[in-house]
Amino acid sequence: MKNHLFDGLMGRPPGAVLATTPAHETMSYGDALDWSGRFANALASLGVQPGDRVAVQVPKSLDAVWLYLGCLRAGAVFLPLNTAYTVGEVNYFLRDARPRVLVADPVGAEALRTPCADLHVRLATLGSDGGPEMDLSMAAAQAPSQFENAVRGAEDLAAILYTSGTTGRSKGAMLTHENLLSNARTLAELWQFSERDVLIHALPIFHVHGLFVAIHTVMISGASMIFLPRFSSDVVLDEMRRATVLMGVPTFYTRLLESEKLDRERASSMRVFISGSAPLLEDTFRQFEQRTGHRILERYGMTEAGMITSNPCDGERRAGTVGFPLPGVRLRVVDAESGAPLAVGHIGSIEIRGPNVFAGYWEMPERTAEEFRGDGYFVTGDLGRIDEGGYLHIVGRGKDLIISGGYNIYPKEVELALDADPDVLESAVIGVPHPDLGEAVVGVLVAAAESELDLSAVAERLAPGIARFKQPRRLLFVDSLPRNAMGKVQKNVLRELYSDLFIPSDSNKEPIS
Ligand code: MCA
Ligand code: AMP
Repeated sequence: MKNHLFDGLMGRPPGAVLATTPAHETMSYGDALDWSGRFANALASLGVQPGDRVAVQVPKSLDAVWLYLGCLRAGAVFLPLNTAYTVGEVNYFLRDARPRVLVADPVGAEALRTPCADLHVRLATLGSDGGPEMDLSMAAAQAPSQFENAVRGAEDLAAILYTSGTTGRSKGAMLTHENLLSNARTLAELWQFSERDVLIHALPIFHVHGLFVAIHTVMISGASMIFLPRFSSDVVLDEMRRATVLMGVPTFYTRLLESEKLDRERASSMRVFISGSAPLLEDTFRQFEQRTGHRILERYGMTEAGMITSNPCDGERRAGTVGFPLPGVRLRVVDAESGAPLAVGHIGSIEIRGPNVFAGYWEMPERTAEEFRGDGYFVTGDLGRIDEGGYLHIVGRGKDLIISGGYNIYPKEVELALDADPDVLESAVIGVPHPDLGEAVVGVLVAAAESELDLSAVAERLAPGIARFKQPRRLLFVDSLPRNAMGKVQKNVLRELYSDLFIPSDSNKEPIS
């Protein structure tokens, strides 16, 4: 009896180390088997059945990893949520996905009681601070480790990850067991992972990057990871001498470069530094090579498809490119309107097909259909070109999206929240270059009345509704928004106008904030 993904990931010697923590906790593959069985039993005791969604909004911990593996074993569909989401945002996901259970941080559980009760979602916590909810960690500790895994095939859902939409409404990307397993196998081989590898895990585990790319690649190759609660450049540098791989967003690399400790000696045990989720500046690539001797391996992915392209492990890693399509992935660059394939060097819409491409958006068949071509290719919404060497360059986005420190923000969602403010007539939300985050969110506002806007009051009213990372770093007040002949707001004009808000064009000046 098979559980497609779990069986594919496990099967390493039980004694081998899977994870260590800075607190000198060591967990083996046997421990992962044991604890995931306990969590699967604890979930079953809450009535979780195969196919049920289990929503999880908890701080990063190894217990959260065992809970994820327990979900797989129980046949449930894992639905991770960013810890920064507000109660209002979580409420939307609960309404949309109708999970059987929401596993929350005990600290925030009280605020989630009413939405859970209203929607008949069972609320549990990971750990306890004395609240009335079931503490799943405690329940797992008391449950047997033996668990008969639910039978799950290649096409069954393993996870739903929400990605915001250009309409402002988040869509749940349905990922199957085979989507995740095929991507894990391909990456482990391509990036030459082995049981000798030690990955520094400093990413959050509610996104594809930290959850699947990092953890699955480690597990499928029998490697181990140094499991950090969050990214801190000091801690990563302290751990670097006993590691071989780092996976990170570009902000990790710019922050590491700020430290004098980063040098060749510090990076001497490292086999590869991998970057993705947002564009890595060529300047960062070059500086990193000068300081460490390592050429960062940049790859490209998205929630709907896991990893899509990668620079090679052996062979030339080209700065400013995301490399070649992964084995098994077909990628084309086409004219966005006609769908006609474009010649080498021409910029067009990036479209893909392969075992990694998701099964559609949860309960949104029309939206799903809109994003696939008739021949089964998925339209990524990214714009790119392929050079003579076959390397893909991402040159922009067809979708209105901001990527800040590796987190995606859809301007529409923030604009809707700003427009709801009584003092705001209309707004345009844009991303502008930022030295630390790559792009920072900026809100350009027109006042409802003729008087000046109190921008800090607007920011204060916005805060409870949307996650902190989506909130504009800067609000600006203008008389009117630039529009084209069709009446559409010209965001390119605004982006140009405010491009030096955080990185002054006069490079002698210090960056602001
Ligand atoms: C934190 N803040 C942010 C961000 N992160 N604001 C904007 N963008 C962010 N990314 C807020 C905090 O709430 C805080 O607000 C303030 O910024 C400063 O926080 P700081 O301590 O500096 O931040 P941090 O905790 O060090 O986090 C920065 C980070 C983190 C390490 C870059 O954002 C991160 O781990 N990013 C990785 C995201 C990721 O995994 N993406 C993968 C998506 P205040 O001071 O007001 O309280 S998966 C994906 O994209 C596809 C599949 C792919 O290809 O991988
Ligand atoms: P998400 O929706 O969080 O999965 O983010 C996926 C998006 O991140 C992609 O559609 C790209 O726009 C962007 N992205 C991921 N990796 C890279 C990269 N290496 N370079 C440029 N953009 C990237």
